[in-house]
Amino acid sequence: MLKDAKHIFKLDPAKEISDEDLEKIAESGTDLILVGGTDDVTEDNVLYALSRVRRFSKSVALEVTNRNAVMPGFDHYFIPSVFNTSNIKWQHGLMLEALEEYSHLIDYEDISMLPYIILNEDCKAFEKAEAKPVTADELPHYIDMVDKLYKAEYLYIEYSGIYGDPEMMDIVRNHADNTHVIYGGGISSKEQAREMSQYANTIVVGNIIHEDVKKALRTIIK
Ligand code: 1GP
Repeated sequence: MLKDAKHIFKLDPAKEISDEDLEKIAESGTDLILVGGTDDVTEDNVLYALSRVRRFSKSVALEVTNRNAVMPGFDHYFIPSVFNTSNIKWQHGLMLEALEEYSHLIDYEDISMLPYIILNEDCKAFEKAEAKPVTADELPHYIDMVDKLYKAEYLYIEYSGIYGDPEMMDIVRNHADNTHVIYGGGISSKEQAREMSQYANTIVVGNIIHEDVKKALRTIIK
């Protein structure tokens, strides 16, 4: 589902957005709205986000970070799997627990695993996922592992909250031969969107939609 998407707006269900701003986001040229966040994601706020976005024709997917906040009605579901974690729980432990509970309800056509490498050591996701720092020397091996051993469909390079390091992204680009690379973190201008689009197949724009919708809209460079 992400393969055709060049640009995604990530809507955090725990953060506020006015109806007017949401309409601008949903009626923009973005390819997909991805509902997801790290903290305070609940059944109530995910349902509220879904019902608000569903008034528009834009595709909407859920990134599952709380298995108690999963519901039908999204076009697709992404299950994050952190590869630079020191605790297996965040790579596949939670996924396994969710399968034990929900496997009878799951249509695997509608679900994709989303391997993550979290590179911003100061972001909430890094802390929550008990992630380990990744050096420039280690990064090629992480990418080769995801791309050539796991042969994963997707790889999400996460800098949530800060703009990423182009040199690290260059390593990603040079090693991801088949995996579809998604970049997210700190994009708030057309120039940044353009730069990161050179390294990734898809860029994700998050926080700025809750802070300055005009700036957010300028990140759509198609
Ligand atoms: C967060 O990668 C996304 O998961 C987007 O990051 O909020 O910094 O834009 P920002």
